[in-house]
Amino acid sequence: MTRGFLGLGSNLGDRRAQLEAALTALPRGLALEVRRVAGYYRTAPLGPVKQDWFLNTVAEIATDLTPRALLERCQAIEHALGRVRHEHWGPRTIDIDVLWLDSGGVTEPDLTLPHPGMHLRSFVLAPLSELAPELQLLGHSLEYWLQQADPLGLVEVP
Ligand code: PH2
Ligand code: MG
Ligand code: MG
Repeated sequence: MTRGFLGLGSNLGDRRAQLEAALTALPRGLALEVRRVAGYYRTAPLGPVKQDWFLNTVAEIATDLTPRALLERCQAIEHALGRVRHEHWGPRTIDIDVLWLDSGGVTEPDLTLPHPGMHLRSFVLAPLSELAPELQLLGHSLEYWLQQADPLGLVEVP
C-alpha cells in the first residue's frame, strides 16, 4: 500500500455532510483505506469566480490503486454525490483532488502529481501540514509555502 493525500472541498449545501459522505464512499471498493482526516477549515473562495465559502480538509489514504484508478475513484464519487460541472472552478457540492502519492510523481495531460497548485493553496497546506508536516514541495516545506499563500480567512471549525 502506498500512502497518499486527497484534498476535499465543498461550497454548496451541507458541506460537512458532503465531505463526510465522500470519506465514507472512498474506501467502498477495493484497495483504498482512509487512514486519517485533518481538521475542517472554513475558507474564502480562491480564484476568479465569485462564489460562497468552502469547507476544506485533507485525508491521508493508503492505496494499491494506480494514480489513474485513484483519480477515477475520486471522480466517480464526485459524480455519485451529485457534482455537476457547470463552470470551471465554480461552485461544487464536492471536489476531491489527488494531491500526492508517496510512490512518486506523475505527468499526464489530466493528472499531475504532486498536484501542481497545492503549494499555493492555504486550504490544502494547512490541513496537510497537520498530517504530514515533513512533506516538501518544490524544495520547500509546507510551512514555507503556507506563509506565502493567501490565508483566505482560513479558520478551523469544530
Ligand atoms: N477549490 C477551487 C477553487 N477555489 N477555494 C477554496 N477556498 N477552496 C477550494 O477547495 C477551492 C477554491 C477549485 O477546485
Ligand atoms: Mg478537482
Ligand atoms: Mg480542486
